[in-house]
Formats: sequence, C-alpha cells, structure tokens
Amino acid sequence: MTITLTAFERSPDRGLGLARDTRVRWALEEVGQPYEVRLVSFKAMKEPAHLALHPFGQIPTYEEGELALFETGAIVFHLAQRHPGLLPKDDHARARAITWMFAALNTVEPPILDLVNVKIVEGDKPWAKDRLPLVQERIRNRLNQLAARLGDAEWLDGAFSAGDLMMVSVLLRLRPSGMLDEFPSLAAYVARGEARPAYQRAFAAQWAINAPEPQAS
Ligand code: GTB
Repeated sequence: MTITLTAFERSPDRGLGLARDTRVRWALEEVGQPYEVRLVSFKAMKEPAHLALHPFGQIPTYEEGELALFETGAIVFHLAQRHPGLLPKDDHARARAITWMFAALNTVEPPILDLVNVKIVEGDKPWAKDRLPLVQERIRNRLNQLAARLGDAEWLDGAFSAGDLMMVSVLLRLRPSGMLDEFPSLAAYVARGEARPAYQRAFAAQWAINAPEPQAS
C-alpha cells in the first residue's frame, strides 16, 4: 500500500532538514518502506482538505490506504510497531525505547521550541531579552541530564532505536543556536545519527526539494 507524507512546499529552513517530515522520512528509510511526498503550501495547510488530515493545519501527515495519521511521535511509533528495525524485541527494552521517544518529545523538545519562539517568534517583544537566558538555562539543564545518562554509550539504551531517532531529531533543531556544541558527547551522538545511511537518504530527499537556488553570478 502506498505511503504518502505531506511536507512543506518550500521549507523555511532551506534544506537543513529541521522540518518534522525529516524524522518521518528517516523512520521510513530505517524500516525500508518506500513513500511518496505531497508538497503543501502554508495556505493549503489551513484549507479544509488538509485540515481533514491534520486538525492543526500542520505538516507532516501520513496516509497509508484508509489510515491517516498526524503527529510525528504517533507516525514514527506506528512504523516502529509495524516493521522491524526501530524497536527491540525484548518487552522491557521495547518499553524503554518507547519511553525515550516520549522523553524526546515531551521533556527535551519543549524547551528547544521555546528557544525558537523567544528568538524568532517573540524576538521583537520587550521582554524577549530577559526571557532568553531563562530558556537557555532550561535547555542546558536538560542537556546536562541527557549527557549524564548517555555517558560514553553509542545510543541511549543498547542498540539504535526509535528513541534515538526521535532524540537526535529533536537535538538537531538546536544546532543553529550553537548550543549543541557546548555538549560534545551529545554533538557526537547527533553526528552518529546523521551518519546512518537511512538518515542520509532522508536528508537528501528533503534537500532535493528545499536546497536554495544557486545565485546567478
Ligand atoms: N507536534 C507536531 C508533530 O510532531 O508532528 C508538530 C508539527 C509541526 O510543528 N509542524 C510544523 C508546521 O506545520 C512544521 S515542522 N508548521 C506550520 C504551521 O504550524 O502553520 C516545524 C518547523 C518549522 C520550521 C523549521 N525551520 O525553519 O527550521 C523547523 C521546524
């Protein structure tokens, strides 16, 4: 059955792979499932046809026959349950890998999104300069805790899993700020994720759509 994702017609990150379709593409590549992509404009995302798939008018969405999903956590979890490669067979190890997916989305991603909000969305507010260090401190706190747990391990809990896929995807969003480089073990962890052939294919697929046009000289 054909799998179809939606993605930005033109991602505001100009191909850095930070929009959330990349993590779904990565999961699909890890489990070896082919997929198609339907590109949507910001305007189309808020129109009824897309809102029927995504109540909040966002990307990505996932369609597979009669099934339509939104929320990258749910989509990656669906793929990881359906296909081997992203969750361990052992019950406890599987539950722990799922826990890391939730930790990435519920505990690590929110302060990182706050950084984007305070710098970009709320950047012109008079209180933004006071809020910024508070948000940065919250992120550093989380990253210190995460780095302490990772230690010198390759992945968060044994073999690479959907938990790592989600955590690496979330941490990548920090790279433009330079904060990831303050935590060399986490920067190396992210680099290991990016080096996976499945990530490389996912990145290349979104780059083919979003790369900046070459400038005429
Ligand atoms: N919780 C949802 C999920 O995980 O699926 C969040 C989905 C979401 O935020 N989608 C964003 C969206 O559709 C795109 S990824 N935004 C349009 C809107 O809400 O109107 C977020 C994103 C956007 C831009 C960059 N960037 O430029 O670097 C990175 C990530």
